[in-house]
Amino acid sequence: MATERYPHLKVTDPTVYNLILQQEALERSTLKMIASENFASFSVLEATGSPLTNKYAEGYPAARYYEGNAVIDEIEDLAITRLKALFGAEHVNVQCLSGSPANQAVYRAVMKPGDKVMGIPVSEGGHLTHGWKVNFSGKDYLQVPYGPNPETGILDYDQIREIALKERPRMIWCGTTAYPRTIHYDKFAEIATEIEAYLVADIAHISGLIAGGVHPNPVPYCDLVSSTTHKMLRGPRSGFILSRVEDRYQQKYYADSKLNLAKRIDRAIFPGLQGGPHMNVIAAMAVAFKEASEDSFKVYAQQVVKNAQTLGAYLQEAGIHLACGGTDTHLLLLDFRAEEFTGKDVSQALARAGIICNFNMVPGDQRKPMVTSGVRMGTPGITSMGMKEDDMKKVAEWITRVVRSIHTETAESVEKAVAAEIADYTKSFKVPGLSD
Ligand code: DSN
Repeated sequence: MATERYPHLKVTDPTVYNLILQQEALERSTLKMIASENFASFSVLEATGSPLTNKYAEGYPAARYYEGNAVIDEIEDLAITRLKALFGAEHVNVQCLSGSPANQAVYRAVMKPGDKVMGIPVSEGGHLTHGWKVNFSGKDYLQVPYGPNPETGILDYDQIREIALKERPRMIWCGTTAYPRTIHYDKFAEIATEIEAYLVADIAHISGLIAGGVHPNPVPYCDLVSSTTHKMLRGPRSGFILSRVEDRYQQKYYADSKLNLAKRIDRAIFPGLQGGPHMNVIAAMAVAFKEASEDSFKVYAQQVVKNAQTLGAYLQEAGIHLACGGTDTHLLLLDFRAEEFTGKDVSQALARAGIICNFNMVPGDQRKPMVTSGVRMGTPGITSMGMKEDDMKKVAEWITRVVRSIHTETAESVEKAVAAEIADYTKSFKVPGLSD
C-alpha cells in the first residue's frame, strides 16, 4: 500500500498540501522535458526536508560563528569530500545558494568592477550572469560577447580566439544554457592562457553529463567551475564552485593579497555575499553526490545522451529541423525559423499536449526573445522516469503530431488526444521522488 504523502501538512495546511499534490499529479502525467529540470530522489528530498533547516552555521567547517555545529561540520565536510572526488577538484565550495549566486562569487573573486568579461549573450545561449545587460554582471562588468556561428550553430574557436586577442578580457565564461554540442575546454584554455585571462566553466546544464563520464571534464583546464545541483545532477536546488587552490595570475592581479584563489572564493561566498549556509540543502547535496558517483548514474548519463540523440534522429526524419544538426548532450534545440509559427506557439501547444519544454532563441534567430523561433527540450527528466530509445519513437511521434497541427482546425483535438495518451503512457513509469 502506498504511504500517505505529507501527513502533517495535510492537517495543518490543506491549501498548500493540495497545491503540492496538484503539481505532483501534473509531473506524473506529463513529460518533463525542460532541459534544466529533473526528478530528485526520495533520499535527496528527505535530506532537504530535514530539521537541518533549523541550524545556523555561518563560517566554514571548524571555523563557525555559532556553537553546536559539530554534526553540521561533518555534513559539510562530507559534501566537500564527495564533490571533490566526483570532479577531481582541488578545492570546492558547497555553500552557494544556487547558480547565479555562485557566479556572483566568481566575479567577486577574480574581477574588479568595470573589467571585461567574455561571455555568450542570453539570446545566443549564454546565461544572465555571463554579462547580460540587465543582470548585475552586465551592469558592473563589461561584456565582450561571443556566440555560436549563426549559420551552423557551432562554436567557432578561431573566431573566439580573434575576439579574445582583440578585447583581452580579464575573464572568459565557457558554458551555455542552450548548446547541444560538446564544449572543448582544451581549446578555451589555450585561448585564455594566451591572453592571461581567467577561464571559468559554467557547467550547470552538463554537470550530470560530466559526472557520468559522457562529456569532457573542465576541471583540468579551468581556473574555476560553477554549477547548480538540481539539473541533470538530480540534487536539491543549490550551487557549487570548484576551483584551483593557487591563482596562476596572483602576481599580475593580486600581488598584494595573502589570499589564494581558493580562499578568495570562500571569502566571496561568506562573508562577501551570503550569511548562514542552508545545511539541509548541503546534506541533500552530499546525498546527490553519492548517487552521482555510483555506476548506475553512469548508465543513466549514457541513456540521457542516447535518448536525446534517438529523439533528435526521429524528429529530423519527421522533417523537424535541429539547430547544430543534432546533439552530443542531453539537449535538443528545435529550429522553426522557416515556419510561420513561432517557438512560443510550439512550446505552448506542446504544453497543452502534456510535453513541458520552453521556447528558446536559436542561432540566427530573427524573432524577439519573447516569441523566438526555437524550442529547447532535454531528456534528463524522462530518462529518470526510465524511458529508453523505444520510448523516444513515441515521444517524437507526439511532438510531430502536435507541431503539424499548429494553426490548423485539428489543433485542439490533437493536443487533447496526445495529452490523454501521455497521461496513460506515463502510468507505467516510476518517477523518482514521486512514485512509491
Ligand atoms: N534556468 C536555467 C535554464 O533553464 O537553463 C538557467 O539558469
